[in-house]
Amino acid sequence: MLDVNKIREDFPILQREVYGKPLVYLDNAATTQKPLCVLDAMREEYLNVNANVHRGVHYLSQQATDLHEAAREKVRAFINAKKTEEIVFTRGTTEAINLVASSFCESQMKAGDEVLVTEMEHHSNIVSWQLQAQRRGIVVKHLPITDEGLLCLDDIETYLTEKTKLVSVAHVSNVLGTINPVKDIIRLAHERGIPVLVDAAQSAPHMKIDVQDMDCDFLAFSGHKMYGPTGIGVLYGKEVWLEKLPPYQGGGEMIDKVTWEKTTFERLPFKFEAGTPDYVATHGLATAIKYMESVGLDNIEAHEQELTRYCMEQMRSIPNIRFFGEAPKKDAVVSFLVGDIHHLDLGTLLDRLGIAVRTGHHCAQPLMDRLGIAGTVRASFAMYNTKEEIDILVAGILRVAKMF
Ligand code: C6P
Repeated sequence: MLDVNKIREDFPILQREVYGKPLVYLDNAATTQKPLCVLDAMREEYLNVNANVHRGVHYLSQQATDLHEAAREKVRAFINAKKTEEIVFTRGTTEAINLVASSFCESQMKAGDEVLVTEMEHHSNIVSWQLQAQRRGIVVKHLPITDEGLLCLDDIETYLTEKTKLVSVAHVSNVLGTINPVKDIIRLAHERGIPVLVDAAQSAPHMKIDVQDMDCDFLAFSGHKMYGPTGIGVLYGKEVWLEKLPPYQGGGEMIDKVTWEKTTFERLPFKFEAGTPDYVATHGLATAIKYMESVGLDNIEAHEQELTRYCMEQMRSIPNIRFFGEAPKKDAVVSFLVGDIHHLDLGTLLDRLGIAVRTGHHCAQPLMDRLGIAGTVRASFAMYNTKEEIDILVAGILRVAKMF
């Protein structure tokens, strides 16, 4: 199993105090803290290697390029993609989904064709498609959820019609924590020849992802939610699909030959990587992946599952608590409200006790509408969290509740 005390030593920020109280950081679904090894790797690269990648013949450029491409290989192995050509670096999940929305809709869809998302999606997996709906007349449909926070999978067949050209679904909901049965969804979609994009923003930090086993056509995740730096993320795409899609942005790095008459594009994955990439962040992300692997993905998953179970169990003793998301398969996220205390008040008062939780709609307003609420308080866990921190959270909630 995993040695949390030892892990916590790798994250100095966890030792700090806020308002004179020890920090209890439970906002990991928004972003995780970074271990020293990631910060050191990035500092070392800026200090001793820094040069633009791919274009230079000089030593530093080649060394930076080697680190950048080694990071791509690390990501490939991490999600078990077949080829490094299938790994496109983006700024994050949001950019990865926007890339697919833009290039897929441009080349594979016409007005009236449908994209199927779900009622529990993050705005990135809604608005990216709505922009295409406005621009190209495609239609965005959504699969409903049950009151427990599960997808209404029994209905999915009625949503998968000959007009459906793509399914785009969160692996894990950032509000409900529900782990969606993406393999089943992919199988059902593939039986009808429909490709599937998986938003893995909330799963890649917590569980082993195997894109070949899952058989998804696209998969997106963000480095900053898995102990890596901000501003870097990944789009995985099956080679056959990436070959079919046109570039997302134009600029340097992504071209083969440019003339006034005609421009041809670089091979994969560079066709989708216009401009100077954040090559220091890719190295940071690779270092974060190595760190996660050194702890063990299975250990991380087991620890966080236990924290989630413990948190729900302890919170059940809080009078008038309401949970949002009680799926049997749930991960690292607990959303709740207490009586009629406004989520913002609860979050703000917890903050004064040193407890960092998220409040609000969590960029999932259609889900909030479905639940009939304006927002929730959300505690979310990472490998460095402890049961003691959950006890502090529960005591904090009880204290705030007494004040109301
Ligand atoms: N959710 C949260 O606190 P970016 O911002 O591109 O790194 O990730 C976007 C995103 C996409 N899908 C899901 C399921 C997500 O949870 C997120 C980010 C954060 O829940 C910020 S709102």
